Amino acid sequence: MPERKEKFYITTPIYYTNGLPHIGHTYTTVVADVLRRYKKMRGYDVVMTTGTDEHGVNVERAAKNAGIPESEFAARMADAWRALWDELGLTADEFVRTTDLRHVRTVQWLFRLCKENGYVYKGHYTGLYCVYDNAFVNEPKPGNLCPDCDRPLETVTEENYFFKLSAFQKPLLDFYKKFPNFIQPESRKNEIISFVEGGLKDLSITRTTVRWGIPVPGEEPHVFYVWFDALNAYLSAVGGPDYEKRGMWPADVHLVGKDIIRFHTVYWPAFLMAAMLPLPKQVWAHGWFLMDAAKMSKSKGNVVLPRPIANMLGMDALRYFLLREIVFGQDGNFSYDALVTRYNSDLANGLGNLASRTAAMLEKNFAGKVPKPGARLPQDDVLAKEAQNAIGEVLERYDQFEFARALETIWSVIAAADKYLTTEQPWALGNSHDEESRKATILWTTAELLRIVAALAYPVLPDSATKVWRLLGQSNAIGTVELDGLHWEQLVPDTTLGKFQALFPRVEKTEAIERIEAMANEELNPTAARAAATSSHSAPPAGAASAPAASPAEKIGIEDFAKVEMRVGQVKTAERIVGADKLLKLTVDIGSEIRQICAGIAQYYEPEALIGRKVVVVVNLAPRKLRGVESNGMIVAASVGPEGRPVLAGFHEDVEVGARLK
Ligand code: ME8
Repeated sequence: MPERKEKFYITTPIYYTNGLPHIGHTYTTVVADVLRRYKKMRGYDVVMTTGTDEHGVNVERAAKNAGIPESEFAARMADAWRALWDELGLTADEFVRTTDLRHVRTVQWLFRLCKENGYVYKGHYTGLYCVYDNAFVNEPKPGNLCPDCDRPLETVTEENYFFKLSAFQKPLLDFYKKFPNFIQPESRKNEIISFVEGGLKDLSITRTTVRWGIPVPGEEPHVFYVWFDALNAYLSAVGGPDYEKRGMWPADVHLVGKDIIRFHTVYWPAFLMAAMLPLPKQVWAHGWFLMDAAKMSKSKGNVVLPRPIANMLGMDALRYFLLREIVFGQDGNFSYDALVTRYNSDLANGLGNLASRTAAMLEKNFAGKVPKPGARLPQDDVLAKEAQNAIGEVLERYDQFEFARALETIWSVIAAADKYLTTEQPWALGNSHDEESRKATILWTTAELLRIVAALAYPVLPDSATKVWRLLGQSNAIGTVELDGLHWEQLVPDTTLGKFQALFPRVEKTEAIERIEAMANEELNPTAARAAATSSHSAPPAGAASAPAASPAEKIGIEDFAKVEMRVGQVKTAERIVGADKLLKLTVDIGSEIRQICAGIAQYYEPEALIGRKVVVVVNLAPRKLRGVESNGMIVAASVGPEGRPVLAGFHEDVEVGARLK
């Protein structure tokens, strides 16, 4: 019987469905996908799980706002999340929705085990409660106001089931000591240990004030507290009560952001200990991607979306940037500028250029076949050694979750190959037997190096590594290459090369950023952008670079139009933005306030000529940043001619500032 492969089970958090994925969620899921591909290449039987966290007050409220039942709202959102992950090539082996029956059964089963083992009791919970939002509030605003709706909170007592978390202080501390790698990185571990040493209070794990949740069997109207519910997704994904059959539990690594480390390293192991189930082997808490030093959120208007970046630069570029830019475990700033800079320098000029140069020379000199190398010179052996040594080093880095350093090592090999070509100058060699032989050695060496680079980079750059692999005429799937068997001297002479496909075409930075931002604005405000465009006879709004007009098939109802609030504004100041030649920064009086708005009209309007001019402003757009400058609204303009020259919408009669357009 063939020996069973060793298993490796990876999870991402299951994400809340009251919004859509941004770059932060994408980060964790990309890391999980990289590990999944990497571990497969190391011979493991891998399962990766992601999913959606669908219960609780926030979804209840969002569904109410959308005017649809919670189940329908949750289903739509789960579909949207799943579809986006598929589109980005981040398909997990298991996608758990907390409304799945398999999950509901697992949560109820875990509760029963904890209760049977004596760790659950009925009690009362007293806290500040928002009657309007139906939710307990842990961190009220000054004056005991609700942080969500600003209304006064009331002190409410409700009957709850409690979990005896206090009984697990010592078992948890012992566990952390026995398994020193359980919490990663180290700095987080110390934080958790001191939290647990500070004492643990019992935890209320059911609610009677929330409706949209998993019912506690026989105890309605009790539903489970969202975290007792959500954490179980990791188990329900791989069999729930029948986890032994699938053989994947316990998880080898839970990947999470630092915001939810306590739930994963204190509550979750305590629940599992109480139920006498195996504990996960590791929780890895990475840092945050910040925008201007603040955590991203839709209300702040500073979210970065993955799709526009993937559309503009390719998903590989986004994956590379996320892993290369910040050290895994630490916080880092996200900026489009840094993204495009890295794209051009590391990807277009680095890997892309090496692959295209090599492909062109192989095609020209060896009729599209891998040449047979001749005698080696010391410099060939130096490069071979460097590539061979990189293999071990890169695997070590991946094993340690040091993704940035793994990529650094791979890129140092690429740089060495560039230097080698520049010194050896195969293009300058003639047609004598010796020179042909030298050329063959140089190009075989470069091609072999590219093969190794492709295999090592594949977990991070699956699309481009596959292109390089095919170029080198390799017929097996690159994702099935066994990294443990990868070594120098495996490229077989005479192999027919595949067709070269461009990897990373260079982009012009300003234009690339503007296009990404325009796509992001369209995605964040689809109705507003489209309705605004329709309102001025298909004019793209001047704050967004372009917005397709609604096609006849997609007519919008009056209720959609009514969502767009347009008012008459008057320009108070106007100035150019350094580094953004299409944008002007305006301040506009809209009657009730003065707004700062960026408009893509700089190539057609002189700032001074705009002062005092009356314009049409979409005032209820979520704020957003354009080239780092906050824009709080959008100026409406017609788009004229093939180049889309903006012409500001205006009035022939005098209109009052602040008047609403209907
Ligand atoms: O907390 N930078 O879901 P969530 C890096 N449903 N990572 C980020 C990030 C950022 N700016 N923003 C989000 C929940 N993340 C619960 C989880 S699990 C049983 C239940 C990532 O939608 C990061 O992984 O708020 C973070 O922990 C997670 O998204 C939070 O996702």
